[in-house]
Amino acid sequence: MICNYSNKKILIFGMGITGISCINFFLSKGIFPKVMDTCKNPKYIKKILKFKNISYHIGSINYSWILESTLIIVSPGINSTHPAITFALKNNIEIIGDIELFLRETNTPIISITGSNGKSSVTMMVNKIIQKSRFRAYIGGNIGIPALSILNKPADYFILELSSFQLEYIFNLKSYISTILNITPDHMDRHHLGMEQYIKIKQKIYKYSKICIINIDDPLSCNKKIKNKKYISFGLKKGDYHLDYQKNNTWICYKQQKLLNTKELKIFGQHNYINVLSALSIVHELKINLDDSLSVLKNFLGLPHRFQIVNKSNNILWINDSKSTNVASTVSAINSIQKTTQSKIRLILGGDSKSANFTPLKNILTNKSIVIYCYGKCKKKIFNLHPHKSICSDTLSEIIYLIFKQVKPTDIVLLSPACSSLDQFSGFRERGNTFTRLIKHLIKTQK
Ligand code: UMA
Ligand code: ADP
Repeated sequence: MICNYSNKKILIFGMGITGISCINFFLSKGIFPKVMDTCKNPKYIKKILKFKNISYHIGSINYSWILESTLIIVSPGINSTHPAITFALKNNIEIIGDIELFLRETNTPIISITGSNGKSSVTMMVNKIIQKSRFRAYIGGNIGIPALSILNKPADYFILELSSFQLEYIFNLKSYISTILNITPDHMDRHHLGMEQYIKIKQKIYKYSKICIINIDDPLSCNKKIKNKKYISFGLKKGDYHLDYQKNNTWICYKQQKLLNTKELKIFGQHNYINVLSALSIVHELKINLDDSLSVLKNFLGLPHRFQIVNKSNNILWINDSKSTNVASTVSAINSIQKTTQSKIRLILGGDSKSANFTPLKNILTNKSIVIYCYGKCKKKIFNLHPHKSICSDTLSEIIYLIFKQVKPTDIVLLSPACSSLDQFSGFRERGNTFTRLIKHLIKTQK
């Protein structure tokens, strides 16, 4: 469904990388949109100023522009309860996201991936597998590459990582293959109607999908409606793709067949093995040589900031899991460590909790071998979970200096904050890089 926008009055709301990709898209069609950002000094304003014939408005809502427009493209970071959105809806103005724009322009088969955790890791695994085959694939979406920027690539498949923010403004997603990897609470500060709303938004991904990839252990990924569709399942012990635990070995299996010993992988931790299962389920129908897929997975090093070992000196393991921005990802990091070792874990938590409920974290932190270090906006909320075994400070750097004085050989230091980084950093990358840089510096100066 290629749309003609020449008769539309377009307003792009948000001047981030999504907004810029939308401007480029419309300019390529000879259409000059208006662009609005309610921040006084948007990060990419210099880039926006370089566009010719674009009218822009910053620092407040331009209500008359909204009224004039017939189509608003909203960036994922903008809350659906934002007064500008409420005003536009009241005036019956169509609002869509950049992914909807993208979908209206392409007939290339789409592989869409959502979930509360593991999206980027699985998107990357699938991308690497397809790229090693005779097919051409491009990734886009929440992974940090705006979908519209890959629209004209010569692809056999587009692989889209989709967040709940993006799915909220998607209406015509007819994926060839789609998956919800898992659903656990996240972004509760954005989804004001709570978990039900978050689940409903995520489940949109399956609605018109030809093949659904389901997590059999997660009833929110695998529901009755899906069972009437073509589906492939993965799960810990059950599912088409599953794990088989034997004495000291864990196998990646397809039905009765052992495919790969997890010892052959370069990534570790149960959640990563599950990601391998989901990647294999996703590519199952693409008729790619299985040995090639397994070889890609064996060599996959994982993504930076996701449960990444960044130093091992003095028999101390330092793990950067800065991308852990919710409770479930921190719980899976701790579980992955506890399954393989009795080491003491020095766990760094902190940042902005996004209104999360920390009860599942409280339970897992009762383990005696965990010391909790908390910092940032929600430090008190975290400290109060287990005051007797928690240490509080203002910043991540202060915490690292403190840990450095206390850490002993065989300990594991885990930065898996369970919170967004935005209270003190520009994002999870800056937080993870700060951690890595500082520990490397301290280790070097200690020698
Ligand atoms: N803005 C306003 N008013 C508001 C809020 C924001 O004008 O009330 C403006 C900001 O001033 C800024 C612009 O909107 O100039 C930012 O838009 P944006 O937050 O949507 O950021 P983009 O740079 O366009 O990045 C977005 C995604 N950001 C979010 O979902 C918050 C990126 O995901 C995504 O990679 C990118 O599009 C490309 O598709 C980031 C993310 O944090 C990585 N995602 C969340 C997550 O993974 O947990 C969902
Ligand atoms: P997303 O793109 O959904 O945020 P990432 O692959 O970037 O997912 O990983 C985000 C966080 O979740 C990291 O801390 C990572 O270690 C953890 N994680 C990855 N896969 C899973 C999974 N299947 N279940 C739980 N946590 C996971």
